[in-house]
Amino acid sequence: MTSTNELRLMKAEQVDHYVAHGYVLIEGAIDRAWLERLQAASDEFVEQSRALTKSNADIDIEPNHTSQAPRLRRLTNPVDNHPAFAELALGGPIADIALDLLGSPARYHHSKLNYKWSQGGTSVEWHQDIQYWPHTDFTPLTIGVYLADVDDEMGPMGIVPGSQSGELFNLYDHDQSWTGNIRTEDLSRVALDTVDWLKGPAGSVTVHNCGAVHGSMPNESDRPRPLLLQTYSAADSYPLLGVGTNGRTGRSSGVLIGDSSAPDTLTVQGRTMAAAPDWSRGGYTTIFDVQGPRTCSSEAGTTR
Ligand SMILES: O=C(O)CCC(=O)C(=O)O
Repeated sequence: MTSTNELRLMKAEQVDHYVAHGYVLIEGAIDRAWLERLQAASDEFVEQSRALTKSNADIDIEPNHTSQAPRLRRLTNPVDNHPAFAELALGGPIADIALDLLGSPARYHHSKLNYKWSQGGTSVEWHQDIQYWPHTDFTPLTIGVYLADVDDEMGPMGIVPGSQSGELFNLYDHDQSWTGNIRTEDLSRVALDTVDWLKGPAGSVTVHNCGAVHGSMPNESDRPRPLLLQTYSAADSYPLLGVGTNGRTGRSSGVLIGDSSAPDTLTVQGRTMAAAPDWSRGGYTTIFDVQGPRTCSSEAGTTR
């Protein structure tokens, strides 16, 4: 974490709140000019959605969506699909919040825009995020921006304070099917009477740790509740590929934000190494090519 006298956007007490409780609400973090850019970008996708009769890779629509009355559930990977979202998350004020909380550099993981449309936009049941995309540590956190004013009627994000360092719940049903939410009988061990419902004017920002229990009610109002979400981890935290949604998190997933001159290291079970670069998108041939025309010798340091 950044030393508090070098904070880019957050106040020291907001950082302290996140550390102690696993979440924080930052009102007014996104200014009017940014908000208008983000709203305009979102409107472009709503317009595009009018041509859809079913969800595609980028836009998830509700079953009762029509061209006259669009009802969007989610934009998938907005950072990969629009420069305004990319700039906000990889170099703008949301990147600054990530760097304040995770230190510089930090690692971007994925993004999405959950609309929770008016009059029935669906609830999100109580869950933790880390089971969806496990990492090598518990630094991952998600930063949300409300693109509209959000009140109680609209299904704001609710967080259970302190749950980030508590039990990791099983998000499978008894028949081992993945439901993605905490089993009903386990909810008795969650302090739901303490939930903090994060609301505020457009431009308010929510932050929650990957272990924090959270969810949201349906939107019963006549206004959609667009919440733009970006996930990051510490630079030396890595997604465990082959588990959950890791590996399908988009082109920009894995990029470092902030101080790119810092060495890339990986820590597993407390042991740190300078791991090889990410060749998952190509670039690697064989150990013979990368090591070049040298011969290993038993004499220390001798190569030819
Ligand atoms: O949109 C919301 O209210 C919550 C979203 C969420 O928890 C998630 O997508 O993991």
